[in-house]
Amino acid sequence: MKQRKNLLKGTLAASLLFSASIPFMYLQRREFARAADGTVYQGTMDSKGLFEVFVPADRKAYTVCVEVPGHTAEYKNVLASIGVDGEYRGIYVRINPEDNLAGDVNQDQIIDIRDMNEAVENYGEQNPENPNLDINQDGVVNETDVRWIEKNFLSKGPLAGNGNTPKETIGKKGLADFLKMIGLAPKGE
Ligand SMILES: [Ca+2]
Ligand SMILES: [Ca+2]
Repeated sequence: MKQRKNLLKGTLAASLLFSASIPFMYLQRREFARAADGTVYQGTMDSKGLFEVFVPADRKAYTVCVEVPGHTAEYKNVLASIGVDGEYRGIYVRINPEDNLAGDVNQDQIIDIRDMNEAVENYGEQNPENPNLDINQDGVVNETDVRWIEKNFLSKGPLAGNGNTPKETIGKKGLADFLKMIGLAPKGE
C-alpha cells in the first residue's frame, strides 16, 4: 500500500536573508511539523530558504515551526486534509517575512534589555556556549549581533505569552547604557 503524505511547504522569513551572514544551507536552524500527539516530522530546506515537511495525509492538525538560534520562533497551524488517492497533496504554508525576529538571545520570544545584557556580558566571545548569542552565525558575539537586538528592541514573537512584557531597563540602565559599556553608541546618534 502506498504511503499517503501531505507536503507542507513554505519560505523561510525573508528577514533572515539580512540577519544571517552565511548562506541558508549552512545556517543552524530547525524546521519541522508537530502533530497534536507530539510526533515531530523533520523538514528540509534548500539554499533559497524554501522548506518542505512531509506529514501523513490524515485529518490531523499540524503545527509547522521554524526555529533559528537568536531569533524568535515562527509557527503556523495547518489542518492537513486527506490527499488524493495515492498521490501527494501539496499545501503551501506561508511564513510571514516579518517574523523570526533577530535578537532573542535568551529565547523567551521577546527582544528586550535582558537580551542586550547577556550580549554585553559575552561580547567578543567566540563560539559562545549559548548559540543564540551569535545571531548572524559568524562565530563571534559582535556588533552585528548587538545591532539586531537594538533594531528589534521591545518586539515580541508570535509565541510570546500575553504576560510576557518586554523590559526596557535593568535597574536604571537602558539600551544606550549597555551599548556604551562595549564602546558603541545607539544608531542615529
Ligand atoms: Ca529575549
Ligand atoms: Ca555574530
